[in-house]
Amino acid sequence: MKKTFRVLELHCPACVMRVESIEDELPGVTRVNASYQKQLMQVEFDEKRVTVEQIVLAAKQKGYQAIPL
Ligand SMILES: [Cu+2]
Repeated sequence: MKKTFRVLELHCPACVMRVESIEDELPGVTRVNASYQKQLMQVEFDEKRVTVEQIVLAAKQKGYQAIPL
């Protein structure tokens, strides 16, 4: 499934790279597309393998608060 999150602390391309690295680190996440201009992160994931809560937690561990929209 595909879910959009608001990420208020996304400031620059380095922040975008940091949250997009969730794609490589969290099994079940197939794609992360973030925009610091829009302060949004779009995540494609297999809901049988990973939950929205786990994605929020992964973002938190990187220092970002992700709010599911
Ligand atoms: Cu930044």
